[in-house]
Amino acid sequence: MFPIYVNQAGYLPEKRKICIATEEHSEFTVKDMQGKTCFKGSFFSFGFDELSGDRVYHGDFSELTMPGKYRIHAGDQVSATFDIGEQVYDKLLYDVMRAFYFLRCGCELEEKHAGCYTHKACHTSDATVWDNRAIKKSIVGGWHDAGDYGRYVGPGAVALSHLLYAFMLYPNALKGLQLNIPESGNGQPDVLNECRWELDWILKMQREDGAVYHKLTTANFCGFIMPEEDTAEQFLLPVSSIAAADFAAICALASRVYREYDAEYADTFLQAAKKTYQWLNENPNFLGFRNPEGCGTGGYGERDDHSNRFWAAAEMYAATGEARYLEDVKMQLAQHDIFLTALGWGEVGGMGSMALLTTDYSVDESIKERVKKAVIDQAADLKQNADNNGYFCTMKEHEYNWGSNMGLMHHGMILMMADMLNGSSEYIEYALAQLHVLMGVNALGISYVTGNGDYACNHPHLRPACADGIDACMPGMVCGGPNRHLNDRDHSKELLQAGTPPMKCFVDDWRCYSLNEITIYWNSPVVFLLAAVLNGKMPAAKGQALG
Ligand code: G3I
Ligand code: 9MR
Ligand code: ZN
Repeated sequence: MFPIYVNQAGYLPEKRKICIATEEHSEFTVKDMQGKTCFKGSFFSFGFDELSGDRVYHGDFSELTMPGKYRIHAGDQVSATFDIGEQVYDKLLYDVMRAFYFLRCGCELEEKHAGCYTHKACHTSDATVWDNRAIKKSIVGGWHDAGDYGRYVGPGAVALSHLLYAFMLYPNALKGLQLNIPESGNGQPDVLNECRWELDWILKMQREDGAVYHKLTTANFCGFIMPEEDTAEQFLLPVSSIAAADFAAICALASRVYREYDAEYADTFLQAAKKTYQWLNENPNFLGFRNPEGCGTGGYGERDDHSNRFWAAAEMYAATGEARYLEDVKMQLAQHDIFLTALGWGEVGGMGSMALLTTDYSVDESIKERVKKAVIDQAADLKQNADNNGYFCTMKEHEYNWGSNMGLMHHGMILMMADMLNGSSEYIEYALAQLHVLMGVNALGISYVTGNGDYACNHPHLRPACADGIDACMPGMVCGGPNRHLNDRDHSKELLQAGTPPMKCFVDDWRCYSLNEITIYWNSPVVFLLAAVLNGKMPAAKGQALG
């Protein structure tokens, strides 16, 4: 561990750069790899920071803009290395997007794309319908959800939505991104190529009547084996209105995004969305999900489906312009208190907001204003939180839950949406500050993204990463992050003391799934945030503005 904390990926030249020490030093120097001093500065005391339990000192070296590789030195302490330059986040973006390829299910990962992280085709057997064991279906493909090999519709739709909205809103950053995946070079953007892998799978999760199965998993989690060794029976668990609504939403969004690339593909998704939306209309009551007796994989249950139905209606309107969908949007907004900036996996109102802000069809000014206000108000709150935190982190104590890095990245997304809506340049610095937290400016000085940084997570709760016998984890996996509820059933209570400050409730130990697992919907907001931050720096491509 390096006692002076920096973003281990680095800093954009013109942006704010603040390193953090937790001991008092009179001054610091920034030295290049030859040991030459390139900048000298003094620390400013922030004082005691409650969420980390640290006395915090800020060293501002924003004035250093010269591209290069550096370390901070203070007394006998040094930081990890970091870069300054316009390209500092290129590898990170590549890695966090390519992580989806590493999570592909139903195919072999070949050396030419996966390097040493190869595996044979996995989970190719037929799936059995849980409630009617006589029915078998072939539903191969998709991304493994997380450290386990399950495939869940809601979380898949949410991860896809972050990626597709990032692609729509930030084309300069993502249209040209090449990922070295099997489809690369087919004339289509690789981000869309990768998303197709999950979209094609999700389509198969639709039942003949338009309902949608909640998930496709084994009855229980398998051991820490390679995916192709997980040959236990695959089950299609019962349908839910949550899965149906998220399905309709993502299919409608896909029809919008893919239209200019492949009209037939777009039509297929629009038809699928309409069919399931019809099912939702005919089944207006909440049909939640709980694991039936005998099934122990992820639940992803919710208390209601209001935000999901809101999102579905908003996407259907954005894709078709048909008035009845806008009526449904209005009905949801009138009847329920929809959290308009929630970005998943459970509450998904924020994606409905994005649909209403990006559609070409007209939306009542009053609705648009309400959505914009929700985003801008939350951004203002987040800024205030960051100003009061020693690490410039927007997270409040109650947000240090399982997968807290998801919340952190959602905050970055909201700040970038606000940046787009009011044109103020202030929020990008706050959004970047959240990226800095993820990448090392945090109370443990750790980068939460595997393979990115001198001191980065390397032992996530991720089955292939543990079972492949390779020391270095495949790069680009975003770990869940600090969680103040130490989970009894993993090892966090053994490894961390009760009373550990929230920001320090983390260990890079594969046994601690409530701290150190990875998921597709923890990676996807990082792609969105990076694309948002980098978009302005890339040559212009045709895109869609927010608002
Ligand atoms: O939202 C409440 C908050 O209101 C409350 O104050 C707080 C205190 O308990 O809890 C918050 O709920 C948390 C919830 O996530 C919402 O984020 C729960 O504590 C927490 O236990 C729950 O964790 C979820 C976990 O499954 C257990 O259900 C994670 O979000 C979710 O990402 C995770 O998902 C698993 C899948 O089931 C299986 N696959 C791996 C995946 C990642 O670990
Ligand atoms: O690997 C599983 C992980 O994906 C889940 O998030 C977690 C909580 O549901 O459960 C993990 O599996 C563990 C199971 O719950 C209990 N037995 C040990 C399993 C592996 O550590
Ligand atoms: Zn698989």
